[in-house]
Amino acid sequence: MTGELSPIDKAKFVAAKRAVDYVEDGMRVGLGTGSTAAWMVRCLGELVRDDGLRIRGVPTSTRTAELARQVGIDVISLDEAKWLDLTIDGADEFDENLNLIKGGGGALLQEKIVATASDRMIVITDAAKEVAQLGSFALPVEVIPFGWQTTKALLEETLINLDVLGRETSLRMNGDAPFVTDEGNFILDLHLIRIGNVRQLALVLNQIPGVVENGLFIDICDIVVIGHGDGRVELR
Ligand code: ABF
Repeated sequence: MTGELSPIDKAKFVAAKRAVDYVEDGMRVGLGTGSTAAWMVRCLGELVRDDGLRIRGVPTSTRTAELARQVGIDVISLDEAKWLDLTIDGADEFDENLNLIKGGGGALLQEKIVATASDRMIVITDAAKEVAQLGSFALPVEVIPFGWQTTKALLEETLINLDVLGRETSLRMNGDAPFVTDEGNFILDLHLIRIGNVRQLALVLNQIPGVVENGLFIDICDIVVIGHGDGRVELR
């Protein structure tokens, strides 16, 4: 499965492989989205195929659902699972409190619902994702398409009074058209550079009419598994 991996792919793979050690027979497992999470899904598929691991997987995007089915994982919906034993997912940034920025892949809404409906959430990353203060990665905010320009303007006005360094926002594009999430919504990326108060920002953003969810994951992540290109793994 791994062949000759580049250092970054090796880092993602070893983090994913270490994280699946937490998966036990019979678990209902939330399956994250992104390239690191894809390694995790492949590792789980190998355990299902070769070791007879019995799990039910709840994907956080259509692309993760497709990959999970391909590798032989029994895919069910969150409503069928009702609650999850464990979710393993990637992240775009994490800080010393294990608060995250997620959503670079556009799946933050399902990711946050699934991660919140889990007894435990494990994030798998490479070392570049560790930051002293969240914000250098643009914060994704999912908004409904109706009146999105008004929502964007309200958002920018709100940012003026908040403890952030940057206040630029941009509509995420997919070529010449807006990027559309699995739920048919748009994503605004907030270029905040540094976020002084992540809890306050996470609460304020979701009060703005038109905002569905934001990519700040506060007090959700339990463990971060950091992979390195030389094969080392660290836990936070
Ligand atoms: C996903 O993992 C997204 O929330 C986040 O953007 C992504 C990180 O992607 P990658 O693992 O490819 O760096 O859960």
